Order: sequence, then C-alpha cells, then structure tokens
Amino acid sequence: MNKQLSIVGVPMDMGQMRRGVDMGPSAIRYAGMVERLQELQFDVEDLGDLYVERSQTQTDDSGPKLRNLPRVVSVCEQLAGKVDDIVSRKRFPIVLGGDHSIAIGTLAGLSKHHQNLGVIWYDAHGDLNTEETSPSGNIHGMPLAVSLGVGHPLLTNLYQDGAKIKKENVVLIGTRALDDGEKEFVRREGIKVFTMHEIDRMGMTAVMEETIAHLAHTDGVHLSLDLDALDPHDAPGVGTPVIGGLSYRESHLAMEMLAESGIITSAEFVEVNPILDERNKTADTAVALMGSLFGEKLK
Ligand code: HAR
Ligand code: MN
Ligand code: MN
Ligand code: MN
Repeated sequence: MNKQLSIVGVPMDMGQMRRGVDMGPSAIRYAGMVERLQELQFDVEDLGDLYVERSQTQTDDSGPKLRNLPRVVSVCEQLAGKVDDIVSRKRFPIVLGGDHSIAIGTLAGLSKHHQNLGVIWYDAHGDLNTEETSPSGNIHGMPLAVSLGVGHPLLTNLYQDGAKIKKENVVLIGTRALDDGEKEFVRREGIKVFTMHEIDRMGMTAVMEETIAHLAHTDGVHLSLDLDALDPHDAPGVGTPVIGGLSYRESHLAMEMLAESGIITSAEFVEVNPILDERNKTADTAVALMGSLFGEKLK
C-alpha cells in the first residue's frame, strides 16, 4: 500500500439541510486520526480544510430541486483540483466530510488518473437521485448518479466533461433506504448492490469477497464511506440515520478485508455531524475504521 497519505477536510454542509456536518473534519481530527495513522508508520500530510463559504443563515431554497447548486459546484471544483494534485504527487488522498455531495469533487479529481476506477459506496443510501427523482432537492442524495454521468450538467461536467466512473465498477454496501427513482436506476443500470438483506443472509465475509472479486479488473478503488451505513447505535452523529444498519464489528471486518486485499487507492469519510453526535462517538468510529482500513491489527 502507498505509505504516503494526504488528508483534506471539506467543511461542506450545503448538500443537505442539517447544519453541523461542516464540523465533521474537526471532529475526526480531534478523534486522533493523524496520530493513529502515524502509529501505523504512514507519512501523513494534513493539508487542512478547503475554504467553504459560510452558509448557516442563507441556505438557498429558491431552487428546491438542487439546493445550493452554485456553491456545491464551486466547492467540488476546488476539491477535484486538490485530489488531482495529491494523486499527481503519488500520494493517497483521504477526504474528510462534510456532507456526501463532496464525493462529486473527489471522484472528478480521481478520474483524471484512472480509466477504470472502482468505487465502493458504503452507505445506508444509494445517493443515486437526480433532480427529477429526489424527494428532498438535497445534492448529498445525488453524488453517485452524478459521477455516473446522470444529473444536472453543472454537476456531471464538473472538472471534466461527462461520467467519471462506470456502472460496472461500482458496488453499494449497506443499502437500506432507496427512493423509488433510485430503485429504478439500480435495476435499469444493473448496479451491484449488497443491501442489508444480502449482508444478513450472506455475512460480511462473503459480501467483501464478492466485492473485491467484482472490482478485480479496475485500476484503483475508491472507498466512499458514509457513516450512516453503520447502525445509529454505533454512529448516531449523522444527518439522516436509518435503523437496521451495519454493526461496528461488521464494518471493521469489511475494512480489514479491504486492507488485506490491498485494492484501495483513495478514501473519504463523510456525513459526520458532531452536533448530532454523542461525545464524538461517530468521529471515533470513523477513526477506528480508518485504523482497520490502513492495516491496524490487534496482535
Ligand atoms: N435519498 C434521500 C434524498 O435523496 C436521502 C439522502 C440522504 N443522503 C445521505 N447520503 N445522507 O447518503 O434526499
Ligand atoms: Mn451518502
Ligand atoms: Mn447516507
Ligand atoms: Mn448495536
């Protein structure tokens, strides 16, 4: 694995309506992220946070179909450039959210370096909405669709024109809250999804073995980890919790299997909202999962 890590925080909260998720990067750093990774002998460069215009008092409800579109676009453009630069310098990017809309920027930056990027979308949600199918108008429910080339042109053509990833290179894990339009999207495009039902039936070991096999032909794999994939018991500090989620142990197993496989080339941890959390539990969980993803094992 690449031992040179670069961290970039994105204090973005405009992809949804609950304030506080902009403090996610601080909460994750406070939970000891950098020290944890340094103990694993990584060279860790913390690039700090991107500049995100404050928005608490002025969210845009004029276009309820794509809330705060111009500001989401500008932050994602900035992030894409940053991620592109990190990979150009042969380092492994770790992006800290912020709401999940930032994945549009992360994947746009990564796509400059990969023709066949695999993506693991570890999330309670599909994030496959478009402005037509979205029940909320919140862009954090759209980034996977956008990255597949489906959505508003300002989003799909961000950084470079068109789709950034291919449908056959995507695996969803932990899914349990798909809107009708997202179910239709998954069926139409034949996207690989491990819902909670499959995870209960197969067990996480088999799910990860199939995931790794499914992505064997790719030229790199991005892990997009939305903390709401976990059960709210283990990750209460998220804006859109959904009961019946992945356990702390199942998630560690998933991360450990990814570490063993050596396939992951970039990662992001999103949707940590310290305002909604219980004593930074969700940020602590994020950092513990990073430990496993980056090869920590109890001897
Ligand atoms: N599907 C719903 C919507 O589009 C809720 C999306 C919630 N999204 C996240 N990211 N927290 O996964 O509005
Ligand atoms: Mn998400
Ligand atoms: Mn989610
Ligand atoms: Mn539990």
